[in-house]
Amino acid sequence: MELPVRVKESYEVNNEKLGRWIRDVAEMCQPDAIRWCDGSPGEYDRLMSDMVRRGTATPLAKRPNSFLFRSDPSDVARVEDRTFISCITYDEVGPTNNWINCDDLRRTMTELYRGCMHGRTMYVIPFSMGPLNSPMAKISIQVTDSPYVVCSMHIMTRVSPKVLEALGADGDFIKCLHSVGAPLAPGEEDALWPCAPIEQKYISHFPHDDEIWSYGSGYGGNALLGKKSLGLRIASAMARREGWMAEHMLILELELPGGELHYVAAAFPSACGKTNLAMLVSPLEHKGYKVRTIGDDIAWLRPGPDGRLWAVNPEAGFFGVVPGTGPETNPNAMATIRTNTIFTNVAVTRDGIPWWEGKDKKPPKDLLDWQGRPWNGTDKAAHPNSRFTVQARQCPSISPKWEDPQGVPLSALVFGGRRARLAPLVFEARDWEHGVFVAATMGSETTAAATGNVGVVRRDPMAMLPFCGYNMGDYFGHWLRMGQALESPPRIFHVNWFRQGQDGRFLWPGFGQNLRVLLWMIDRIKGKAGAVDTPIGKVPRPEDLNLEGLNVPDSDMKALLAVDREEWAAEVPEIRAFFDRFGERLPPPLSHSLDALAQRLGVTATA
Ligand code: O2Y
Ligand code: MN
Repeated sequence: MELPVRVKESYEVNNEKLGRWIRDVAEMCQPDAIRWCDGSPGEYDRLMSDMVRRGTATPLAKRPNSFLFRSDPSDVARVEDRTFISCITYDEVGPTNNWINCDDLRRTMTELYRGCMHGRTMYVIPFSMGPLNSPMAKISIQVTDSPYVVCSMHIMTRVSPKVLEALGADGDFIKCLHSVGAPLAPGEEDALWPCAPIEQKYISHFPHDDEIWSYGSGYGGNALLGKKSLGLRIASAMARREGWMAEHMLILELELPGGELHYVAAAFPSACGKTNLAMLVSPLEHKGYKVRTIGDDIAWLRPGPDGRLWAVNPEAGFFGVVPGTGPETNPNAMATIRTNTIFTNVAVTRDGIPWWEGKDKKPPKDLLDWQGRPWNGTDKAAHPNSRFTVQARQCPSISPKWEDPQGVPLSALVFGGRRARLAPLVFEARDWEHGVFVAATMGSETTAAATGNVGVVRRDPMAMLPFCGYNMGDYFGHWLRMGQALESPPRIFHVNWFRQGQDGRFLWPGFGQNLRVLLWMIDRIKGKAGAVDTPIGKVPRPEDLNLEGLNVPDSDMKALLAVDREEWAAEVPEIRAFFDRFGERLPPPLSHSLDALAQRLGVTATA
């Protein structure tokens, strides 16, 4: 078939597989034009100017090169119900993923894709996850009909013609196909945020083919396919095959007085403060304790030749939750987003200054809410899942090591959830196997990062529940095997910054004070800090933590570190019921860990 436009526009595509794929996609989606992206600032500026001219983007005042986008109210978050891991059998994807047989899903989606780019340009984005010179880098091509997605991918990934050079004639790549699913009839005026109705949205992953098909949404993780879809779902399946791990973790660098460096990776469920912790400002900087950022959302981990676990941040930017980001909670993020930032779904003053809950104490007068309506003063002015998109290199706390192609060696892995009760501020797992059990049984109260109820406790193993690209029973097995491959594995801890008193007050001041908990971990690793053995693991006494200059009442500290046997005993049948969902795929060591916990608590381990 004769294509309406030449496939080779500005590149010599000598990779036959890529040329064929682009031709096939163009034939199916029938765009009016095809444009190969080069990731240059000029390309970004041209696309952005065009979106400003069409009214999709609004330049913001007092923030150079920053723009506001308002999404369709139906397209504001990841859609977990419409996210699929598609293999041949259900067993391959397991009970925590949505499964549709891959042939059936491809048939359904092909019908949707047919002609879906009428009236639009199809952009071809060559990008790398991870620095291109890293052995961990993964090369990918995203096709999209959304210029908002192109600009966001410029920020979040490494878009460059060098990616095509690295691909060469025979290289393989991960295929990411995206359409907003809103073809235009001749002369039809475009929507400001084109997207398809919810029942036509599909965020589909084909781990056997290293392929992603996303249709119908233009928002965040549904559309910026390098992030959750590639960086976690497809990467986790690749990692299992190739002997590494793709995890939902921030990575931070901790410098001790004298210059000793430690690296910590931490997994918290969506919107539980990973960005804030990654950009933490040390309250003990004057004493020589410094914190720097490596990444805020995704870590790719592999065993190094030295027997340690090494971590790379595969992303190039931050797609952070805006509400709650303020000068107290995250001054580094505030500085990062002063320029060159895309804001999506925040409120704005009539003179173009962006605003959100938590930015400052008092909302300005004459505010337009995230949908552009005069703010009524009652509802949220900014959408709870409104986001900033900004390059990591702009962050004042970014570490010089953040793009090290080898990554950084990890001293500790931290897991945590949002629990008003139950979990103490911090505890240490007994060993790797127990740490995997602690991580696999993490529970957290849900947030606005995905559509659905907010504030309900759900099990979110390793904070990967929405992001694991295969059966989670097998994923637990992979974690256990990885521990065996490490001579010096990182120590494993669990934290809960969100514990509340009987009066509903948060007991821990949070923010920068979380450093004190990290320092206890490092001291534990160095054999310098005490702890008491409890049924759930090793918990510090208040005197084991460096609380110097911190004003937390003794009674609050006691409550923060308490392990209530009855509350934990009530967890046991819930964990058993959760484990039972995996049937024979549950690795026996996890079941044994649950039995051992029950025994330590003096209860039986049945559901
Ligand atoms: O992708 C979205 O629409 C929001 S969810 C998100 C965004 C950045 C980092 N993490 C998440 C998440 O859900 O974990
Ligand atoms: Mn995340």
